[in-house]
Amino acid sequence: MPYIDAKPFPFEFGIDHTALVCIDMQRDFCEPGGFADSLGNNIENIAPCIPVIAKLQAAFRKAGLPIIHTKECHKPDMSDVPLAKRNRGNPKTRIGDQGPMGRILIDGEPGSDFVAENAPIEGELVIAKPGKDTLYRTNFYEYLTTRLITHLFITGVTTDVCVQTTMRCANDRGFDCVLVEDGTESYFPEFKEVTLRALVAQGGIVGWTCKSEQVVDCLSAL
Ligand code: C5J
Repeated sequence: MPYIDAKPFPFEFGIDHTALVCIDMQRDFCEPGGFADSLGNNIENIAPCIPVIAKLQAAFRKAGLPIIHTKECHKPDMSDVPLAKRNRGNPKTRIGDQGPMGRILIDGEPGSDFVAENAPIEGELVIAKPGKDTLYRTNFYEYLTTRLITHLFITGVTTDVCVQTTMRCANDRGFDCVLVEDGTESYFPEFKEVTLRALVAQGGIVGWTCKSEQVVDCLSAL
């Protein structure tokens, strides 16, 4: 069985039971004028994972393995936006308001779309999710269990919000998850570092971490 020499110990995965998950590689989180920018985040901290995720996507596509893309966004009528989420903090503009890339965090608007480098190709599942957890009010669990997918390589933004929430919730439902260290970023580098350490502590209490190079090498040797 293929394996990656991951932390805190090797991550073995059945080739027919494995997928790549790319979380929220959207313009709203990565580009000026989007949701993250409106909250005052330093979006430059996100940029390094974009080419890394592109390389991982190419390797998974070449190996014929599934890729799942998520996007955090809401319905245009905003019926799925909890008031608490819309009102939280003191942003310049709120969810649903007009921004430079259309209505902020609304499905179908330019800002909710994927950055060009990490966009899905035909046949890949795209999940629109209203929350941080990819399993909340989506068909993610049904998609994985129907296809007998048990092992997830996780990438995306941000490490300490949607990425870690999804990994923790998937772990609770019995999925083995490995977070690709250089395939994820946070607006706060120190939060990224602590998150990576917390996930693998206590004997991999939430899962594993590894480097993208290990994944690409492993898949190209299959
Ligand atoms: C945030 C996310 N940071 N995709 N969303 O609000 O992590």
